[in-house]
Amino acid sequence: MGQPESRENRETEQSGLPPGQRLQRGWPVTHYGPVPKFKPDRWEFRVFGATADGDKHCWSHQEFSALPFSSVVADLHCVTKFSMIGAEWGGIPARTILELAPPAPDATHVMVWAEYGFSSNLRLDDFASERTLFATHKDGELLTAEHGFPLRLVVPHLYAWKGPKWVRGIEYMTADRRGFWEERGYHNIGDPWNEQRYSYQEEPGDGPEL
Ligand SMILES: Nc1nc2c(c(=O)[nH]1)N[C@H]1C(S)=C(S)[C@@H](COP(=O)(O)O)O[C@H]1N2
Ligand SMILES: [Mo]
Repeated sequence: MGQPESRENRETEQSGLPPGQRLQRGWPVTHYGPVPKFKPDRWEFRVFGATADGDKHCWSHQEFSALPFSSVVADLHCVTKFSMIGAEWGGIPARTILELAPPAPDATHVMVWAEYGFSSNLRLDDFASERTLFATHKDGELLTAEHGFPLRLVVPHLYAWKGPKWVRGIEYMTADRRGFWEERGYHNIGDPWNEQRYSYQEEPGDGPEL
C-alpha cells in the first residue's frame, strides 16, 4: 500500500475509473450519424498514405478476417462521462497491420477512417500500443451493427471516440491532422487518465492549430 499504482496497473486490473467517469450498466450506443449497412462485396480495409513501400495495401473482408486473431480485456471511456468496464475485445491487433503494411520512417500519426468519412487521428505510438486492436468481437460474440460491425478500433488507453466504429482503413501521416471530433471541440490526444476531454484544454504541442 502507499505506493500509487501505475496507470497500466490500474487499467489492466480495472480497479478504478479515470477521473470524472461513472460506471454504466449495460452498453449504450453512442455515435454521430446513421448505422451503415455492411456490404461484404464492397468492403475493403485500406492502408494508405505514408507507407514504407509507397503503395496502398488492401484486404477484402475475407482476407482481413483470416488474419491472426487475439483478444484484449479493456474498458471503454466515453468523453460524456460513462465508462463500460471489463469487455473482452477480439480481433486483429494494430501491430499486425503495422507489420504487414508498415509506415514510412517519417510517419508520425495515423488517421483512422470509417464509413461516411468519420475519422480520428492518433499518434503513431498510441496506434502501435500492444493493446490497440481492430475488434470484430466483444465477449466472444460478433459485434452488432450499432456497435461497429464488422470492425471497430479499440484504443484502451484513450477516450472511446479515438476508436471509430465501422472502420475501413488507416492513413499514415507525416504530420498531425485533426479527425472528426478533434475538429469539433474534443482534445487532440484524449487521455482519460489526464482528463483530456476538450480542445480548449490542449497545451502547446498537443495538436495542430484549430
Ligand atoms: N464511426 C464512428 N465511430 C465512433 C463514434 C462515431 O460517432 N462514429 N463515436 C465514438 C464515441 S464518442 C464512443 S463513446 C464510442 C461508443 O461506442 P458504442 O456505441 O459501441 O458504445 O464509439 C466511438 N466510435
Ligand atoms: Mo463518446
